[in-house]
Amino acid sequence: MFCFQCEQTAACKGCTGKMGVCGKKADTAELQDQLTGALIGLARAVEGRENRVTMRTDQLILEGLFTTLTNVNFDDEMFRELIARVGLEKERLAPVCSAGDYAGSGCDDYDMKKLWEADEDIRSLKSLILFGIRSVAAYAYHAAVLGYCDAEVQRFFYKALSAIGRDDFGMEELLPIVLEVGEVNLKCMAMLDEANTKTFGHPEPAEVSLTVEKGPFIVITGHDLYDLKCLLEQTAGKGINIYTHGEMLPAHAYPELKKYSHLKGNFGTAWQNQQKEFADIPAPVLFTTNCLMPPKASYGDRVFTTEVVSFPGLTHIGAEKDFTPVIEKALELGGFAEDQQFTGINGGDKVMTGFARNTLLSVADKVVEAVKAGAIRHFFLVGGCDGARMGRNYYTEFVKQTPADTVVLTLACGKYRFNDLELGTIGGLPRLMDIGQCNDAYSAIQIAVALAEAFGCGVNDLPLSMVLSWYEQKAVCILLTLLHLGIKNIRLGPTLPAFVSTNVLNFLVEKYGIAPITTPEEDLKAILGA
Ligand code: SF4
Ligand code: SF3
Repeated sequence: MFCFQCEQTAACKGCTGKMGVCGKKADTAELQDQLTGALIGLARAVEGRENRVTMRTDQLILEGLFTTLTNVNFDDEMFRELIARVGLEKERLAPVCSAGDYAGSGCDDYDMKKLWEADEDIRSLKSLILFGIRSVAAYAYHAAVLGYCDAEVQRFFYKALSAIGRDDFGMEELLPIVLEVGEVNLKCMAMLDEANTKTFGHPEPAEVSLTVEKGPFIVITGHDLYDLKCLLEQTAGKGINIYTHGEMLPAHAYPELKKYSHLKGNFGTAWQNQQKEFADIPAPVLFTTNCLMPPKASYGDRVFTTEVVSFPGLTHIGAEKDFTPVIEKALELGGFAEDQQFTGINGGDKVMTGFARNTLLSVADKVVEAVKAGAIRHFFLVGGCDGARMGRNYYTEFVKQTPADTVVLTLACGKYRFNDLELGTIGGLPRLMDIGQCNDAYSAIQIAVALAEAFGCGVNDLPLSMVLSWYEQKAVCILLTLLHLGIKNIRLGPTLPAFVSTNVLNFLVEKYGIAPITTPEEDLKAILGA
């Protein structure tokens, strides 16, 4: 196997051998490659036959790409089934040969070994495209669940997949497509923002308790708000409380979700702590998306999956969204006998969320005033994924050390490093504001653009610095979006991606001033100049 798509890849180079660091087995990695090769074959078959593309073709592309994201699916059977479905769809589009032999037809499947063994710059650019579109597909998938689609976003998947399969493409052809991933992701995040806010209302600031009350409960994790809504509806009046986990935390801010009184609070911290945190809770856990770690035997019978998430041996809830098995498990386990007070990693007993674009833009005048009066000196966007690496303490320390006249905006699961800290307020606004999930980077961009307009400058001229953390591929497409918007001097950590070659890195450094994080002290000094 070869896989280097996430930050915890072996020796910062690539997972090889029998199993990846995430627990993905070699067989699964091979099947994921085969599936990606089949999707490239499908994209090739679409060329010139666009009129034959249906919703089923589009949905297969989304599913196929999303499934291969880190910590989503470890189930070989599901991959085999998906590969077969992609094959059938290709045959429907391009029935060149009844035996299914596409050799020489121009729409054969792609052998991913060619990509992994390619010249390192080509491999780097194609990896940026592939890992980027895997995440764009995840966001498009969530939007599609709520009935939102965008033909332009969808068309790009075929273009990008075809490009990955082109052995004659060099830097010149691939680089613009890398940046186009960022452009398309912006459209896609905007679509998901619209889907979420039109369906569930605009997020409002919410204080979220970290106490788990006595009695039966269910923990729900991942990014899919629709799954949470279905679970809330099906548990209403049953004496079962619901707690969010990981990237589901911002759900507490949506009016159409927080109206359910049994949506009580948040349990646990970021994904990498799940094997410890889930080990002895008397409750089931439902995974709606990444990040699923291989469950330990001690709690494997309490973990449920839905949508594209799957792990052999776990109960999977199908498209009909009947959560009865999860509900029955919650009632059987009964929950805690007494209320249990949990804390964040810094000992805080509550967290805040819900500072998305609508909330922040409604107080834009106040913010602009505070900046002009010198009450707010600087904004930091400290966002991205969390992970297990020791160096991630940087983000906790960085936030702790930000001066009292600065504001910290955050999003995605990296915030669990510091979201329980009490940083106080400036002019009635909290100094630490959680915008939402990783896809709410769209909201952060809207806030930055509005501030730039208010000050009559460009986003790069704002007193705003981005200090990002990455783990899986969603951070890749968000980073590409920020680059597409021309945002400069982003600090990235805890390590730089293994799939960025020296030449590609040099390009990013020269053109966009991307820099690795150093120490909180040095970075703060460099940013604030004091
Ligand atoms: Fe390794 Fe990450 Fe790939 Fe898992 S997803 S095999 S940890 S690079
Ligand atoms: Fe986190 Fe897995 Fe990336 Fe949506 S849930 S940000 S790591």
